[in-house]
Amino acid sequence: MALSTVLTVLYVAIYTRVAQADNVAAPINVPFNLTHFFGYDGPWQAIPVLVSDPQQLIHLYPGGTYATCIPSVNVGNYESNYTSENFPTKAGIFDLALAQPALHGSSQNYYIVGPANGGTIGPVDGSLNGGRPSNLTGEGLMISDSLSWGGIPTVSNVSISAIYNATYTLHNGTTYPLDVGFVSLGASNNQFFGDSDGTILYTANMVPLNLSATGKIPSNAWGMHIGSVYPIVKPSLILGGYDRSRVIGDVSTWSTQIVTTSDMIINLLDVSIGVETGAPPFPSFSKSGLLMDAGQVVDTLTVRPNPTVPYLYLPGDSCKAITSQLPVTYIQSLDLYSWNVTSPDYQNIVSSPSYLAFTFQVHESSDNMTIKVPFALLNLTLTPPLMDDPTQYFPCKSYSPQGPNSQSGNEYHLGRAFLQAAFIGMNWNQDIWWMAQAPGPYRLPVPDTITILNSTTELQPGGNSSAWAASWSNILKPLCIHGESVSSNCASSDTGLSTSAKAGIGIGAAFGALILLASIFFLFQHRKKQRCLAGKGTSTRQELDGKSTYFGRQSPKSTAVSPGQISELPVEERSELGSSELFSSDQTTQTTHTT
Ligand SMILES: *[C@@H]1O[C@H](CO)[C@@H](O)[C@H](O)[C@H]1NC(C)=O
Ligand SMILES: *[C@@H]1O[C@H](CO)[C@@H](O)[C@H](O)[C@H]1NC(C)=O
Ligand SMILES: *[C@@H]1O[C@H](CO)[C@@H](O)[C@H](O)[C@H]1NC(C)=O
Ligand SMILES: *[C@@H]1O[C@H](CO)[C@@H](O)[C@H](O)[C@H]1NC(C)=O
Ligand SMILES: *[C@@H]1O[C@H](CO)[C@@H](O)[C@H](O)[C@H]1NC(C)=O
Ligand SMILES: *[C@@H]1O[C@H](CO)[C@@H](O)[C@H](O)[C@H]1NC(C)=O
Ligand SMILES: *[C@@H]1O[C@H](CO)[C@@H](O)[C@H](O)[C@H]1NC(C)=O
Ligand SMILES: *[C@@H]1O[C@H](CO)[C@@H](O)[C@H](O)[C@H]1NC(C)=O
Ligand SMILES: *[C@@H]1O[C@H](CO)[C@@H](O)[C@H](O)[C@H]1NC(C)=O
Ligand SMILES: *[C@@H]1O[C@H](CO)[C@@H](O)[C@H](O)[C@H]1NC(C)=O
Ligand SMILES: *[C@@H]1O[C@H](CO)[C@@H](O)[C@H](O)[C@H]1NC(C)=O
Ligand SMILES: CC(=O)N[C@H]1CO[C@H](CO)[C@@H](O)[C@@H]1O
Repeated sequence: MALSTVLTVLYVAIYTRVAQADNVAAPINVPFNLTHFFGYDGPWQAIPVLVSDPQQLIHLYPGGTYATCIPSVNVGNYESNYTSENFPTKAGIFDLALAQPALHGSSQNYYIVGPANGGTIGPVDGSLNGGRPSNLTGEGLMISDSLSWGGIPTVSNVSISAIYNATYTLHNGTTYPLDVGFVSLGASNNQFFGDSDGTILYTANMVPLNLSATGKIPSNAWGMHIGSVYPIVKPSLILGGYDRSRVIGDVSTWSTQIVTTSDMIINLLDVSIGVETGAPPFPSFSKSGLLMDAGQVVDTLTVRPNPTVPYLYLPGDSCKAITSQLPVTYIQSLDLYSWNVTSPDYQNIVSSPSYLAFTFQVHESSDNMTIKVPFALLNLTLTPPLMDDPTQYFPCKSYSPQGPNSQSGNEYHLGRAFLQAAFIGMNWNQDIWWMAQAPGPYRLPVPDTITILNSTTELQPGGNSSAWAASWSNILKPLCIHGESVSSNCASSDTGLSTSAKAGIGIGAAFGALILLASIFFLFQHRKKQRCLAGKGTSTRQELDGKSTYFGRQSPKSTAVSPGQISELPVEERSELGSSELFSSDQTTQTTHTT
């Protein structure tokens, strides 16, 4: 009897242990809206968020800490800036009258937080200091209400700033309202709102923290690559994990405590232009030392990768140095640059593997790492109210931070334009964050979701720098040199045979010998096309490229579709288009069998 009790207890103990190990929650993939894109200077991708109960669909850019910032109407007695006349957004507006009753405090679907329930003025840009560079000013009321990020478990009493009056001011003084808000990626702790005497009235939840505390995700952490709309690079945001195929080469690891808590701040050492393979579309193969201020090359600049702002906010002299290499024209009213789309150089720059490279310090060492942003991703579009007609622009904006030294606010910003090509991740539990090169459209064949634990401090990259070149190789075509002048794409001399044969093959660590053999065979069979007559210095690059392990599938549609058209496409067409452009495990398996 006693023995059997002991055994039972032992069994239960062992069973529970095993069950717990099995029960470690899986990371959650946050869906984006893959059919509709947003912004007057993007297009950018956003997350469909369901706010309150009954649920209201509002699209928000992922980014920021603490409060989720949502454009709102009927915020109690506050006069809202958002009316149908001045607010043509597709993203949605939160109507607090429907989340009722609101400020008057009877039965509640949401709760007013802040001193004496009166609310406080909250940050408009998700606490990332993005207000100043993007000239965003305004007011929001701190509330708490339920949020569900595109179908993932609902969290109650989430910290929200209901933005009722916020406008961007352009360089020429013209204003327009905040069109898309920001969904907070959390913090290491919840937000507490107290009375003036220090009594805590309300606790407002952080979504990743609450999901991890309730065992729905493995940790209070996330990994993100926002991707791009044109060319199509699908976005990825994972709670409690990251997609390893989004992480290429060295991963830089920094504390969030460098300046103040919860900051993503890193040292930028240099900005350069270069070309991965083929002839350069600029006067020289590469040019570094473009990080300049006050006429001097700058050794180090404190920057914040910031998904709440759109552009590259750098010293004015850096923008001048970079754009002196490019066929662009300054747009006075916006302090941005429009591409000269009639210039052959423009076509060559945005369609070849040429890039703007950012060299960063890898923390805790003197090493550095480089993130390459292909110019193809910096061919963005201005639309009304920023420009009367859609205009292709280069997103460098002159900026000078005004925060006191070594305090938050003293940093430059690398916004969504940069983050299209960079992976960022956060482990709030360790107060560390990561940044790495992200790939182009033809990345590792299978999204490789890796769990981040509360104890995780290092991320594993899914590939090395040759994986980066390969991930772009079927969209960005190397240029040839015929005689002295740069000519059109060498790739156009490819025959139909190679195009149809070049279905996707990729090698991930997990795939091992089988696919390796298959692709060696594949290489042997099909590597007979010399891509281009290399200019001087390109031969080594050519060889490297030939060894690369990816062969993307040529998409006949990809060059014919503009973002405007994409956004009008119904779901089916768009997803068909997406799958024809991206690897999937099915395609890879098929290819392996047929080759
Ligand atoms: C994408 O946005 C459109 C327009 O707001 C909306 O109708 C659609 O339901 C959204 N899709 C998803 C998956 O949320
Ligand atoms: C809206 O904000 C602006 C400054 O950002 C301020 O001047 C204006 O008074 C505010 N309007 C209302 C109704 O609060
Ligand atoms: C998570 O949210 C639920 C619902 O609001 C709340 O009851 C719970 O205390 C939260 N847990 C933590 C650890 O924040
Ligand atoms: C912000 O707006 C002011 C005009 O109100 C303008 O002078 C300034 O250049 C703008 N700053 C940025 C970063 O656009
Ligand atoms: C949300 O917060 C309010 C006020 O603190 C509390 O009464 C309510 O129980 C909370 N809701 C949940 C689901 O925890
Ligand atoms: C991870 O850390 C969060 C706090 O950051 C905590 O609430 C959660 O319980 C932890 N999860 C595990 C599995 O230890
Ligand atoms: C744009 O490029 C074309 C072709 O090189 C050139 O003729 C034209 O002057 C350029 N336009 C501007 C505004 O620089
Ligand atoms: C980056 O590191 C390499 C190798 O250590 C070095 O040659 C290069 O000068 C460094 N670049 C910058 C901008 O510090
Ligand atoms: C400021 O620039 C915007 C965008 O180019 C333009 O629509 C607006 O008319 C300009 N305002 C003034 C006062 O020039
Ligand atoms: C990059 O990775 C590929 C595939 O794993 C490997 O064949 C190649 O040697 C690596 N290149 C470098 C420079 O490490
Ligand atoms: C630049 O971007 C626009 C809009 O996405 C696209 O239509 C155009 O084809 C791109 N230009 C090139 C040369 O790829
Ligand atoms: C109430 C308020 O501040 N309204 C502002 C809303 O935004 C427009 C610009 O689109 C301003 O002109 C209004 O003053």
